[in-house]
Amino acid sequence: MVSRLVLILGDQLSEEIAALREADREADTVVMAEVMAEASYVPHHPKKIAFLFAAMRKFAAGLEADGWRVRYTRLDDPENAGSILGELLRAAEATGASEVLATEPGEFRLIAALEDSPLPVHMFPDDRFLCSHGEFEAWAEGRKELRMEWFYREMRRRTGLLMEGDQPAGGKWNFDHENRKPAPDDVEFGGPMRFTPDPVVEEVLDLVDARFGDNFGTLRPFWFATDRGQARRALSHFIRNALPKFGDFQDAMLDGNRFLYHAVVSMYLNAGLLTWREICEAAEAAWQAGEAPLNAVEGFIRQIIGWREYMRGIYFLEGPDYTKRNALGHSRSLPAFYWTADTDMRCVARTVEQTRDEAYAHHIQRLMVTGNFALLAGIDPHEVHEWYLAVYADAYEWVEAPNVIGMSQFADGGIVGSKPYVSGGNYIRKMSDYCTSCRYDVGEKSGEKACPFNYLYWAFLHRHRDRFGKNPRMAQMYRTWARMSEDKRTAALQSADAFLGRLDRGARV
Ligand code: FAD
Ligand code: DLZ
Ligand code: SF4
Repeated sequence: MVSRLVLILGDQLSEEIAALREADREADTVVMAEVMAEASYVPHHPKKIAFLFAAMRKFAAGLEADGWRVRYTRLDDPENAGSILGELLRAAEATGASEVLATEPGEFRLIAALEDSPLPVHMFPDDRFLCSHGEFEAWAEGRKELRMEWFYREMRRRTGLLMEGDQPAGGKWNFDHENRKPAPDDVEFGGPMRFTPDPVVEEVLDLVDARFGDNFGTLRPFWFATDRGQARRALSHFIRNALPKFGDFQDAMLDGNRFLYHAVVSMYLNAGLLTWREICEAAEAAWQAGEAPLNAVEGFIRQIIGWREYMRGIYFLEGPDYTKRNALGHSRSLPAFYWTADTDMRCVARTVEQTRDEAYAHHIQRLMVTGNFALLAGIDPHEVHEWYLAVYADAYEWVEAPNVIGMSQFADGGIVGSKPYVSGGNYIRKMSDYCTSCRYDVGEKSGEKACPFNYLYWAFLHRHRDRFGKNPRMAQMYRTWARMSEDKRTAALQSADAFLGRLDRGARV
């Protein structure tokens, strides 16, 4: 019988993954490898590397217990070839296998490497997603605008989630007007379920500490789930204790609370430890049982079958050059404080600190704090993209790039969003309590003490007036700018110039 290799990547830790379904337990060899090429294409957060290596080791052990022959290469194996392709070639030589079964990776870089392999690779679609590439292309075909909301409604109809016949439960597709309340005074949820490292995890932590200890990010305390059983417990913990308030405070930010009512399951879902279906069905069941309100459950399900699937569709539709796009021509280097948190802007410092400690920040921190600042300050979107890809435990290019290049930085020229996500400090003041302990004054529009988001916002609009001036969704903002007195406008632009000058000189801002 011909023997084949079955490649399982670090974010393909699902027993139902396509390549495994195609494989023969008796004859084939599963290949899994911790390799420097994957661990260093960006300087990943140590928690992200440790999470993946520990989850990979446990997944491999599970496959072996199920009777699979597994060839697992550890990072510190002296024979380690250093790349996925190198490990496949080494495995082929050792086993006599002449072909590879693989599931399509979530990044064009790795797809190209497998396509160029001297060993024939049969690549199967990654059907852990609801929407295939072909289905997304068919949906996108002929549309002037690829708006997520329309895509989401199709996904609702297809899955039957929160549907009553062909109508949306509660009579509406979207309950967001009931969501997005400002930051609460008290948060009853104590945060995601935390797991004490077992010996497998401890061994990985030592390895990661030794090899990646200089990367941005705190490794210990390490609390992530690292197998499917734990990830399911973390999910149930969220559904029971936080989902009911998820909608209300989805967009809120608190200086003293890093997780609010968020699920903190994206790293498990993206690595394959959880499925979109079980997460959404658990949420729907909580609503059916009267344990969570519809606004929360609809908002939560929309993130997963809507935004997540949509983002993946965009990545594969737009192709490998997507991460190089720079529609607004931004070229400033990423400020050092994205790595050090050394800034007087309280919102940015707190978001970077929590990113450093947890490899996690929730959506609004990513979009309206670090993303908003980068866009307002005109940072090179490719540098922004590489930062996000490195620092979050859930970051893989298929999901990170459309969120950063598209949604956050408008570098795709408006494919993901019809207008840029920019705001002055007032949005952050309204949705958080950061401003109360900031050295800047959110109420001041210009001058040394003024919140930088305020004047950078006007300077951004002014700089890009040719592009956005006629955008109907931005008309109100341009009208407000036009109504300001000449003195105020000049003061805002001067403050922005002075601030960006300090930023470029590396002065503390
Ligand atoms: P919750 O807020 O509890 O939401 C539930 C789930 O919905 C998440 O677990 C996630 O799977 C899904 N989801 C929500 N929003 C999105 C979205 N915009 N795109 C895709 N899935 C979504 N998400 C990633 O998984 N990986 C990334 O690399 C990533 N980079 C981002 C970069 C920027 C600039 C922005 C604005 C968003 C990014 N997101 C990314 C989306 C979102 O911020 C995270 O999915 C979310 O914060 C994960 O935390 P959670 O599990 O607590 O999510
Ligand atoms: C992110 C990552 C890291 C840090 N390390 C590995 C690894 O050593 N071996 C592996 O198979 N996968 C790893 N990954 C995940 C891959 O980078 C990911 O599969 C691709 O980027 C495609 O999404
Ligand atoms: Fe951020 Fe401005 Fe508020 Fe300070 S005042 S926390 S910089 S929004």
